[in-house]
Amino acid sequence: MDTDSPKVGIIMGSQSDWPVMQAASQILADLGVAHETRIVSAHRTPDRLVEYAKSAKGRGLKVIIAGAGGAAHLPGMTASMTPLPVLGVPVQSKALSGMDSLLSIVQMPRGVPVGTLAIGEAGAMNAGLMAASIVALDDETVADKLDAFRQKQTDSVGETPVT
Ligand code: RP5
Repeated sequence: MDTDSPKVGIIMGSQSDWPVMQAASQILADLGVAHETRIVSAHRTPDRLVEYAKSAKGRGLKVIIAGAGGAAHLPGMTASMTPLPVLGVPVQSKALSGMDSLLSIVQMPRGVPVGTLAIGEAGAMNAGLMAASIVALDDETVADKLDAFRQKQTDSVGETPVT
């Protein structure tokens, strides 16, 4: 899933998050946005998290998407260690259906923002779209692809329901 000179970093707390987080990777691939994917756990691999977050800007990343479930500390901890925008994706948990993930990610203390998306696959895809929008600020090719995506989506909506 990695491409040369990634502009977007997609990190997730566990391999088990990948079925959800691949929606972010897929839309970025569709829009031609170079990105990388990594498993980085705030709790199980804390040193990897520090290294990833602190090196991200210097490696040329423009934005980080962080997905996690349960006690989802990954997006917030990442945001605490990088000046890059961090988009948080709450992964649906078994015990609490992702409400735990959502609240863990969205309730950041004042001064350390995480842009929080919806629970699950829709949130992951939208995080990819939002990351692409950030990259598109400085990239006409990506901006054009985003425009085309939105137009196609609009064109696909019928005016009347069909039975
Ligand atoms: C979190 O715990 C991960 O982000 C994942 O959503 C959740 C469960 O992880 P596994 O036990 O499936 O590895 O850290």
